[in-house]
Amino acid sequence: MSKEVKSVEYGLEKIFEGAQDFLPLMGTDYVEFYVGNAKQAAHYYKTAFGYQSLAYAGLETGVRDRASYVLKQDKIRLVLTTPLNADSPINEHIVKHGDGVKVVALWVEDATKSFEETTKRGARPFMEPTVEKDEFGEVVRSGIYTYGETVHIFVERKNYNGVFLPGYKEWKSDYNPEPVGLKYIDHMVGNVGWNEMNTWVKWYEDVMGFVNFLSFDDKQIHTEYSALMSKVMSNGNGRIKFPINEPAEGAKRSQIEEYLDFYNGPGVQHIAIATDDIISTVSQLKARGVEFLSAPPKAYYEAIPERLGDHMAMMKEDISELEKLAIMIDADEEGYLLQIFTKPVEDRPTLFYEIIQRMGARGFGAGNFKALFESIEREQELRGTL
Ligand code: TYF
Ligand code: FE
Repeated sequence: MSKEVKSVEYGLEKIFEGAQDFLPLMGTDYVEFYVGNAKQAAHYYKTAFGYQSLAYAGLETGVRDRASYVLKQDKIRLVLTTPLNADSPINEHIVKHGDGVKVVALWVEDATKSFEETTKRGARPFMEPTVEKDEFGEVVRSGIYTYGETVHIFVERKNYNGVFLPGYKEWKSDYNPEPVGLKYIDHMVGNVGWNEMNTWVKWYEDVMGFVNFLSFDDKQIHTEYSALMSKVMSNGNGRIKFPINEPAEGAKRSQIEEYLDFYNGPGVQHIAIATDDIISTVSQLKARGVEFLSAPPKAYYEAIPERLGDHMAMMKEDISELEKLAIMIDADEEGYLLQIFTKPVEDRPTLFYEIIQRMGARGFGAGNFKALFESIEREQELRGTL
């Protein structure tokens, strides 16, 4: 059932009544991946997704145990980190999970207070507040564990003028493929274990002061074969949105269960990135070799005018163009949204991306769930994991 938390004001200030103020978040600071080969992963994200080289840390900058490449596109920063030694704990993460998201870093005013407020509410510490300095200024970071081995790092950058963080050098590259119009992270989704969704919903409420503003149960999210449940958590200003999924019992194996098996536990399932021209962004991504889920059937596109009702009048995009690119469309009371999902970007069926264009809608495309999950099941079928 969809439960709406009353939104108080539709600005950047507090929009969700009930959200707590002890952890003000200004936005996503960066997302760090632990990967088997950071140099090659960085090349992939530049070539395929249009990220730009920003910063680097590794042997050449005096870091002995790891190499990290920082990429940027508009407001998004990705860090790709690989271990350089056999005894690095990062290896264990990669053996267990494959390439995946380790850190969802959040931009805060005060990293020390963020650490104190969250750990006193029960968060497990990952990193004590730590001051890092170089000639460009000072940054304070701290961190806590969330689901699985995933962590949130709080980043306080008061007057920091360096390219990324102390310890990183500017990375100037002669290879600079064009950006594709990726703007910012709209939401990041976590998959958690059987019957664990509500535990993590409560954790985000109690520890982070978030509110649950949308819920989808297995009656809504199911196909002939499989099911899942999902609750969307948001901070007070709505800038940080973390849906949490858990598998549900169905005739065949839930996609969430497949993820949990291959990731060996809970972790980040998908990162949704906003664009303001999805047709252009997706055309470019496809031309660069990014693989997307197959299109919903013809009947899906034929039903769009009926499904969208009044929103059809404000729709700027041509349905046949959306169909050609396999982009999906959904509407809610406030507007419509366009979305499409990549196939997993690793060999394990784990992390994938969503490209989303919001035209007023604040939902997550519930009207597309059935078509989407049927596309995912076609992939599961090929993998022998359905
Ligand atoms: O973030 C969401 O809720 C949508 C839909 O396994 C979705 O992008 C939900 C669950 C899932 C894949 C996509
Ligand atoms: Fe999503």
